[in-house]
Amino acid sequence: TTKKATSALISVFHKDGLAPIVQKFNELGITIYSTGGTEKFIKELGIKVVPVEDVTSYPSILGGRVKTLHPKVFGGILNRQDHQGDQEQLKEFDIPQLDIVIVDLYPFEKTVASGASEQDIIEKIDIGGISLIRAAAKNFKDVLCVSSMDDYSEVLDLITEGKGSTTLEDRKRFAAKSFNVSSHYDTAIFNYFNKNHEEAVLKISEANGQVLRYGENPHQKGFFFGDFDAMFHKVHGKELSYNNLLDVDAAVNLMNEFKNDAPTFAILKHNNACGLAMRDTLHQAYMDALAGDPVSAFGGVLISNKEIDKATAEEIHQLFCEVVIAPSYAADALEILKGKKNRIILIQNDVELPESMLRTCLNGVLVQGRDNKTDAIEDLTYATENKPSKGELEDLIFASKICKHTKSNTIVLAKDKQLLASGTGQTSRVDALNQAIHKAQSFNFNLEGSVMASDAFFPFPDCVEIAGNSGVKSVIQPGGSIKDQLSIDYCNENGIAMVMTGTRHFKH
Ligand code: 93A
Repeated sequence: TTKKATSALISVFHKDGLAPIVQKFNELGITIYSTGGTEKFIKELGIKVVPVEDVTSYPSILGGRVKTLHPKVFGGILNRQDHQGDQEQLKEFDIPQLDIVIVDLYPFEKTVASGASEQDIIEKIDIGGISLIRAAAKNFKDVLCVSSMDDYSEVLDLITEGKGSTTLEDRKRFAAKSFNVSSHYDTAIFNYFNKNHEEAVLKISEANGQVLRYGENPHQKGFFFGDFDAMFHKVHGKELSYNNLLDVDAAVNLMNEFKNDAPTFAILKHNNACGLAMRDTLHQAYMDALAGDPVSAFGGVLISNKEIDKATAEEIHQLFCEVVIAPSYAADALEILKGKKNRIILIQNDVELPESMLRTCLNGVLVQGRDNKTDAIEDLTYATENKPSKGELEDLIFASKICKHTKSNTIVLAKDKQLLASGTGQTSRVDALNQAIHKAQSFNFNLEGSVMASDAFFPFPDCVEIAGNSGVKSVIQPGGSIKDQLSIDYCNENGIAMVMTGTRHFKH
């Protein structure tokens, strides 16, 4: 799979950085073929170069629009070296073997950005260069494709090190870079032509994405790009909507935190948990999740970390809910759940979610790595003299895991592995806490001895004061505020335990 190159075709717009490469090729006895400007550049270095016109027997025509577009050039790149018929045809038509292709495309984007005229921009749509790249990258088994001036120095190192030889692994890596270059290039051209024509974008979406009935609201279009069937087996129910998919995403991410725990059940609304409990039986977990907020549970998305049994299914059947997700269902449980025509029932496959997450931002996208940090007792530091009991520690971690998957700013109140209430998506942490307290009390929960989790640090001691006055006995938070000590002091004076995770879990 290691191949020694004997020839190279070089056709580059940017010549800077090319000299050491051609010098190295010359030293290694590699025959260099080249197009007009590049050929002139190489000749001026005093290095032997064969004009591509000598291969094609055509001059560059149409003002340079057709230079390399010729079967002798593309035959030299696309032939398979282990294919007898291909090799016989090379001989028959006198086609030279090309082992390396170096292209640096006409700078289309730069020309657009410079405010050039339409005619100038059109002339900078590279046709021959992009074809050379596609051909050489396709035939990576035999050909090394270098598709940008950005790679000149890396290629020089590679060729120097291998004395003209490259490995299949390297060639495949460069092929991947090349298709990145070509797809980016074509996208830039598309964007130029598509200025102010949103329809075209939607047409593309329709072609590639799954068309949803509508977007977040009925007057918005909606599409899903992804492989839903790889993640779930849909057993029953209507088609998933845009909002269903968002809730399913939130549910799956949340339940991931409790994957290896005792039976856990969660109910979500608008991407936030409104009920969640961990119990010895799934039935009890469901009952206590529902008790967390039976009002919000109406129309919710339900998820379990264990197989759903008959007893649990009977309870779920009493509730109007949009989606039920579980790793599996007992046969009798499934029959009960199927009793409502529209209820979506999903079996979740054990597959990992992608490492990168993206969303639109202004006229582009934001990309970030997934928040893979799961809080654990071993990682905690103890901020107060008062230390939480073992049960409280478990509750603190339980609450912090819910916090991580709730819209910021968020405060979660929990007790005995049950979500009592949370404040979600508030503009201040105090608002989030007050919302949580109010909500817990409205469902008659006694907050005495409960725990509080916060997705980010407390900038002031006001939250621990309010929480302490409501009966909260221990607190978990990332820490890191310059005023941490004020919160710690208050806890010490009032018999509250505080632990710090060191990890912020914003979710916006
Ligand atoms: O106008 S083209 O699309 N027609 C071609 O056949 C062709 N072949 C290579 N442009 C073509 N190229 C491009 O010319 C290369 O991508 C490179 O950017 C440039 C190098 O031209 P020169 O060697 O004459 O400076």
